[in-house]
This record gives sequence, structure tokens and C-alpha cells, in this order.
Amino acid sequence: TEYVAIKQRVLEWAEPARKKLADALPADAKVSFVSATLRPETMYGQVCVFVGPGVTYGIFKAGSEYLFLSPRAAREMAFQSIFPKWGEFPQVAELQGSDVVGTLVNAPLSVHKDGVRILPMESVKPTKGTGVVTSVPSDSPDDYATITDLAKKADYYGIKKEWAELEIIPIIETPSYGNLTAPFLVKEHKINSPKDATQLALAKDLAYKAGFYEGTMIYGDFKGKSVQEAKPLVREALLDSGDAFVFADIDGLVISRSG
Ligand code: ZZB
Repeated sequence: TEYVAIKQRVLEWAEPARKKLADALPADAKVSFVSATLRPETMYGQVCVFVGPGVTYGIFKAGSEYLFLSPRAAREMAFQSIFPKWGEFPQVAELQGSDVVGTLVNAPLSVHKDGVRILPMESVKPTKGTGVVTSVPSDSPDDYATITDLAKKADYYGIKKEWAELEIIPIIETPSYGNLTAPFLVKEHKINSPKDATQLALAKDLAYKAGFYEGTMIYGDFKGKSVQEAKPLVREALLDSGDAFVFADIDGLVISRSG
């Protein structure tokens, strides 16, 4: 799978992460969470970034900056010229997803200019992409089901309710599902929880197909264009600005093929 890897610069660390990193990083270190997405055209609607709370992540030095992602993805990137030395991916720290929940990061292109929070998602797969997922609840049923649950049970998850309540803006319109595809499908398929895996898989499939084949951008730089036209244009803009790079997930491909 070829992902667009979005760099989400840390603006403020959550307390557990800050403590663990005190001796590991220079005070002025530029660290970015790296989210793997197949839908760059939806980046306008990012409201948070998900990590698996029980997943182990690393911070890796890539030239003058640092990247937060799964060690598995870092190893793959070391053979894709994403780190300066071929095959090397120097790790400077190890963190659990739960350590970084609450961290404030920049979200390139998002309507939320002051940044978005890192939040927990149980269904994040450590073996796919970078293990970091940027969340667009307007167009991803998984994201909508999770953010709704996080806001409902903020205390249980140990987060501030307002972190899960950033505005969800319409960015893509489809004739089948209107301008908030994911909320529409979650309601239509009576999905009440992020654990409703079967219905969520169906909703995701429908959302992908409708978005790609019938979607029109109603927000952002390519407003009025079809999603098929806008997708490569947003991708190029993110690559050109340095906010993203391309990442081919080789292992993920092998794993998904063998089931
Ligand atoms: C933003 C986004 C917006 C995404 C959307 C989807 C949608 P797939 O389809 O199964 O190949 N993702 C990436 N890595 C992981 C992971 N490790 N664990 C769980 N989810 C992950 O997966 C690709 C999509 O799944 C990615 O694209 C990412 O979410 C998430 F409007 O990025 B996406 C209908 C989907 N819409």
C-alpha cells in the first residue's frame, strides 16, 4: 500500500511523554507524529490524531528532525530514503501510545489551525501504516464512531471532553449520503460503538466507494472539483509544502494478502 505520510508537528507534549523525553531529546527538538493516510483530500477535516494506547512507538532521528511512529514503519522507511543513511533509523526514545494521549499537534490543511490532540483508538493496528492515524470523522465511519465514544466517555478514557469535540465540518458531498458521509452511514447502519467491527467495515467500504466515485469537494483549495481530480492535487500540495512524504508499506501488503 502506498500511503501519504502526514507530518504533524508537536506543539505541546502530554505530561507523561514530556517526563519520559526530558533526557532523550534536545529542548528545541522538532518532533512530528507521522500519520499514514489513503485520503489526502480529506485533510481539511482533521479533528484529532489516533494512536493505539497499548501500542509501543519510537521517536527516530531523521536528519535535523525527529519522527514519532511505529518501529516497524521506521525500519521500512530506512530503505525508502526517508532517513539520511540507507538502512539506518536511529531510535532516541520509546513510548507507549498512552504516554502521548493529550499531546497537541499541528494538522496540515485542517480547519483547526490551533492544532488537534492525540487521542486513543483501540482498533489502531500496529502492523499497518505507521500506527498513527489522522482522524476525519466527516468521511471515516471508524473515526466518527470513535470520536463520538471518546466525547461520551471522556472520564473513562482519561481525556478532556473538549479534545474530542472539535467541530466536524462537511468537506465532501456525495449524491448517496449528503455532505457528512460517515455520520450518515453510522446512523443508517445503527452503529453504536467503535467495537461494532462488522458494520464499521461495511460502512467504510461504502464511504470509500461513494467518496471516490461520486464525491465532490465542497471545501478547501479544490472546492467544486471531483474527489478523483482533487485527490492527486491535494497530495502534491502536501508533498510540495514538505508537510508530507510518500511511504510504501511493504510488510502491511504481505500481511493483508495472507489474511
Ligand atoms: C484519513 C482518512 C480519512 C482515512 C477518511 C480514511 C477515510 P485501509 O483502508 O484499511 O487500507 N489507518 C491507517 N493506518 C491505520 C492503522 N495502523 N490502524 C487502523 N487504521 C489505520 O486503511 C487506510 C485508512 O485507515 C487510512 O486512511 C487511515 O485513515 C486508517 F475519510 O486517513 B485514513 C472510508 C475511509 N475514509
